[in-house]
Amino acid sequence: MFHDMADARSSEKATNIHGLFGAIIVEPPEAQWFHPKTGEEIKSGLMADIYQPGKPAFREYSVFFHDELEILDKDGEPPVDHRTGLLSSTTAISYRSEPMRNRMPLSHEPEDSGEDISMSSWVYGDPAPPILRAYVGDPAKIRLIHGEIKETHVFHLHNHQWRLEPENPASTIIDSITISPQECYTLDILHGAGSRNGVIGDVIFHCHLYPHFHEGMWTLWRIHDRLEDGSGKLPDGTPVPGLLPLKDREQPPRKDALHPGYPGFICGEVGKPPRQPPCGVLDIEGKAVVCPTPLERANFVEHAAPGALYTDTCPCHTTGVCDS
Ligand SMILES: [Cu+2]
Repeated sequence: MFHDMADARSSEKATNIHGLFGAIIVEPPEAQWFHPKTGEEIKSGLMADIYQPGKPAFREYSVFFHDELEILDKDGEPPVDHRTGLLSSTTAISYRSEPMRNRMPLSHEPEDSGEDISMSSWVYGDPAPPILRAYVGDPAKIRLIHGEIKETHVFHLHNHQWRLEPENPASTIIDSITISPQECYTLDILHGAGSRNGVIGDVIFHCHLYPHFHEGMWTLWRIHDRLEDGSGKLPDGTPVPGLLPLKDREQPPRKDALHPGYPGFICGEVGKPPRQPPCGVLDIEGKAVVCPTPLERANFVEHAAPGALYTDTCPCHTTGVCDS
C-alpha cells in the first residue's frame, strides 16, 4: 500500500508544479528495508531491498512521473530542438530527464538516427533518470507514482509483465498502464527481474506518449548476470556501483576472464553505433553476416538460437517444464 503525497490544491498554484512531491510506501508488518549497495538499514530512498518474514525479499523501486518541466538551458533560454528549431519541452522521471535533443543523430544517414542508436548507452552513455538495478531473477516491485497535476502518461516496461491487480491471480496481465495525475500503482513484476526467460542487460521503460518519450521520459532497468562488487566499470569508464545480492537467493556467479558481466562481453565501441547482434542478420546464402567474438560466444545461453543468444526464449529450457 502506498500514498501519493500531493498538495491538495492540485493546480498550477500548488506546490506540485515545482516538483515538491513524495510518497509514503507502507510495507508489511515487521518488514525491514536496506540500501541495495551498502546493506545499511535506511529510512527513505527511491530504491530499497525489502525483507519481510515468511516471504521472499524483493527489490523495490519508486518511479515518479512528472509533467512538462518549466526549465531553462545553461544559457538561461528555453531549450530548442536542434532539428526543428522549435522550442522543446522537457518531461521527466524522478527529477531527471533524457531528452533526444541531447542525443542528436551521428549523421544525416537514416541508419544513424534510429531508436537503436538514440537509446544506446554505447553511443551517448546512460540516460539521466535513475537506472533500476537487479540480478536476474530477483523479485521486484515498481511503485509507480504520478507526482504532478496535468498530464496523463502511459508507463511501458519492455520484456516484462505484471497483473493489473497484484493480489488477484486471475487479474489481467499487462505491460503498460495509463496513469493520471495523483494516481499510483504497484507493479509486481511477474517472475521478477528478467521475467520468465531470464533476460539480462538493459531493459527500457518509458512514457509511451511519444512526445513525452522524445522529451526525456525514459530510462533503463539494468539486469546483471554476474556479481557487481563495486569494482566494475562500464565500457566508457563509468564505475558500476556495487549491488548486494538478496540474501535469500542463490548468489550470482562471480566474474572471470570469459564472463566479465554485462555489458563487458558485448563487442561494442564507446561513441560508436552498436553493431547488429551476431547471427541476427543472414546473407542470401543463409550465413550470418556478423559472427560472434569468442567472448560473446562464451556468454551465450546453452540453447542459443539466432535472435536469442543471451536469453533462452523457450520456457522448456529455462524451467524444465514444457507447457505450450
Ligand atoms: Cu507521458
